[in-house]
Amino acid sequence: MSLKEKIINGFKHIAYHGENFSAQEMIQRSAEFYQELDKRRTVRHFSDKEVPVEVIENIIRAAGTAPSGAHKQPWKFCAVSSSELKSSIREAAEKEEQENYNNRMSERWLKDLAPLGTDTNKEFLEIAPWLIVVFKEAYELGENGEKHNNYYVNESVGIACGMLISAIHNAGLVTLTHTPSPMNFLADLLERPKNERAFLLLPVGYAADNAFVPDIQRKSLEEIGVFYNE
Ligand code: IYR
Repeated sequence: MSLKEKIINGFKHIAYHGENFSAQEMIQRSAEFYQELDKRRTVRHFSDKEVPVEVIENIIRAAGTAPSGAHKQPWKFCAVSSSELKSSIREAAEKEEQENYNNRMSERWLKDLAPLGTDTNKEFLEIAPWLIVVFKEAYELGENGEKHNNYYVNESVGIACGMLISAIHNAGLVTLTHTPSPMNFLADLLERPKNERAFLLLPVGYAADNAFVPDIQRKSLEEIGVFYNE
């Protein structure tokens, strides 16, 4: 009989059983998964069609499966469907973006952005049925307000956001990674505790019927992969 659990450093570990696909199955599954993710596009034109809260809950659950430094899970996903809050967020985000586009961003940056067709108008913040505002927990707040370290917070939350974006795509919905920097206004509007910092703002919903996306290409495997074979 194989061991089902053991104790390491006083903590229980349980036997892990992988899926064990054949090489052929793995090749097939990895190709299909890639093809599915390759359909994902960042979309800036949303429909106002409702999305059930259960979908948003599942998407957040999926993001919460991400690995994190010392398993601290240093993230919080705030899902906003309140029109009033969405309007306040839009107003504050556009204020920052006007400053960004007109004063903070370099000529070079604006030139790099030109193919994407972005501007200071962020109407998607009101039209999309949901906004997911991702916060990172810079540190953990103890019972009595004391600070406990988190580790690799940006890496952990970044990975969780990647999984969130994949889960949104898998549900047949679209999103975009909006970073209206500086993002401090989000912690204020959503009344987050002092250990949380806004990380990313993702509108979530159906693409508008008349949505357009830029005709951009992804780098090829040869450009992004480097193999050191035998
Ligand atoms: N945050 C701004 C500008 C912006 C910056 C980058 I880098 C992008 O890839 C896209 C936009 C905005 O959201 O418009």
